[in-house]
Amino acid sequence: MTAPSTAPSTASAIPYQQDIARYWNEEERPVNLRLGAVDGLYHHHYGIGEVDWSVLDAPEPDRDQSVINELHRLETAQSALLLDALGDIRPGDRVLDAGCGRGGTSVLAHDRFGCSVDGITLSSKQAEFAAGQAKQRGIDEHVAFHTGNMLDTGFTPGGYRAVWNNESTMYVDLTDLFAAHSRLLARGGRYVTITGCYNEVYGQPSKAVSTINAHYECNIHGRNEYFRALAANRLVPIEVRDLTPETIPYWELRARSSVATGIEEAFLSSYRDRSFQYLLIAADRV
Ligand code: SAH
Ligand code: GPP
Ligand code: MG
Repeated sequence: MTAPSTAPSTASAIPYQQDIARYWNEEERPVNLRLGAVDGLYHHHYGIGEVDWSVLDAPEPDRDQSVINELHRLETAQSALLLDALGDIRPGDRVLDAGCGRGGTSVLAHDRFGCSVDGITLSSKQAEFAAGQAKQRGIDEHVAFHTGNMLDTGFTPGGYRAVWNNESTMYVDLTDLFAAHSRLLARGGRYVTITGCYNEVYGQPSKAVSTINAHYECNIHGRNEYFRALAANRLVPIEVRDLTPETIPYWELRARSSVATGIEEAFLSSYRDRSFQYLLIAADRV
């Protein structure tokens, strides 16, 4: 498949996107950098799966690193679950990691499928960091990182077998986002997102959801917005999975770790009162 047709840039980004680029250019939280240092896979998303609580019993000074390793294992498991939902990706295929952060999921996609990967982020610092990781791993011929806007990539229409957003949909209008993805995806291609959304069953976004929005400078969407915007853009859901019960243990462990940031209680309380949900959605481009 052909390479991206133009190199994107953030020169034309709207003011909000410039704020987001600045936010991620300045981000250096230990909860991300210490976890990434475990094996060089840098994630900016949360974890899923059962916690091995025995890590809390390890004697100091090993205990702290054991907890870090366990949090990182759960975040990598989250990426693996997203990749499971991409379906049958071949080495000759090209896939897009939209809002790629420091590139952990892009690297794992290439490792698993042998495919070509483009990652795009508003943050030049993240794109450069991720490109450095790909070079170190000797996969930079296949895994490329771009500074740019996922709503306006300039990449080749129909050039992608799969596109995903791993916790990066809460920065954009979903109708704009899925219109862009629909253009980039080949017919029969797969779209996957793992995201946090507010739950309309609760009513309006809860105070904890507003706290999360303020903390990350993002705008969490309601669950129904996803399905409306997908349907409007020839993207037909094939799988919807509520990952909330599977992510709560990660937050419980994180709250007891040395790298807790203070946002843990907002996630735990909103997941428990059901005002917020952690969701995987996969859809086919028809
Ligand atoms: N998907 C990554 C990073 C998630 S953090 C991971 O799982 O590790 C959110 C990311 O979304 C950041 O990298 C931010 O730069 C990116 N982002 C937000 N709005 C964007 C936009 N309009 N275009 C490209 N990237 C965007
Ligand atoms: C994860 O990034 C957070 C986001 C991408 C934005 C909000 C996501 C929601 C699902 C609401 P991170 O790994 O940088 O966060 P932290 O530093 O807290 O681990
Ligand atoms: Mg993190």
